[in-house]
Amino acid sequence: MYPLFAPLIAFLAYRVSAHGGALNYTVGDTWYSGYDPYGPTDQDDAPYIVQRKWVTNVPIFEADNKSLACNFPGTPAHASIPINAGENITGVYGMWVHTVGPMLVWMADCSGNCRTFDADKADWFKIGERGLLEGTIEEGMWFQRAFVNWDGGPSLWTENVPASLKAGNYLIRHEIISLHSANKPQWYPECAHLEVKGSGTKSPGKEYLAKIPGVYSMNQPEINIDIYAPGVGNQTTYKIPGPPVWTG
Ligand SMILES: [Cu+2]
Repeated sequence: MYPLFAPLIAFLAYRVSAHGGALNYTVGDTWYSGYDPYGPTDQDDAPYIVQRKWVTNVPIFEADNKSLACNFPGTPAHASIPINAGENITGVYGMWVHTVGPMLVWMADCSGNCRTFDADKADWFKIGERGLLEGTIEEGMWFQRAFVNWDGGPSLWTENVPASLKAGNYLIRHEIISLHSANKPQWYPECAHLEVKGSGTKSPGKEYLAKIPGVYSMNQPEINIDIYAPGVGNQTTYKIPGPPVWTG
């Protein structure tokens, strides 16, 4: 084996795992580094990483899993992404391969420093959600399907931080729920730290807030779903679970 091939093989092994997650973020032209679950361990102390630690891109399969909020182990990041309320943030994924199921971006107020904030205490609110755009549940055009780049390029997902949101430190949580396995939903969550600036004064009301875990259960037909079942897969609407999106 020529040493030259080693990086290529590592790259292929990474891709064929058929799972993924948010690896990096951009705001405008600025790039912020996530935690690479297959990267070096010195990332743990890296002052520039904005994302909470996760160690595998294998999904979470349980709606009540303790790590559903910020993946496992979810250790706080050292850095945060500065962003003005009203700006867009883009989650940059490696090659994504799943095509069915909703995608949601949540935020939660750290009420101070996110480095010492326990995600168990978070009151999450949605700032964006993407579901079935057209066609049927089984074969239609989901945002998740449109998100896939079969040429292997990164997949980009942009949402807006509401302009009226009060300044402060927040978690941002990107979540893809993949529903291609019958009655076996897969969750892919990652969290990053945000420092929201601006003159906003608003916070979402109670009706927009949810606990994670808590918001999902296997009693929900949108979660415990067999997309191949007659009468299910041919439906043309899909109700994304959880509270409504807060737009400020
Ligand atoms: Cu996968």
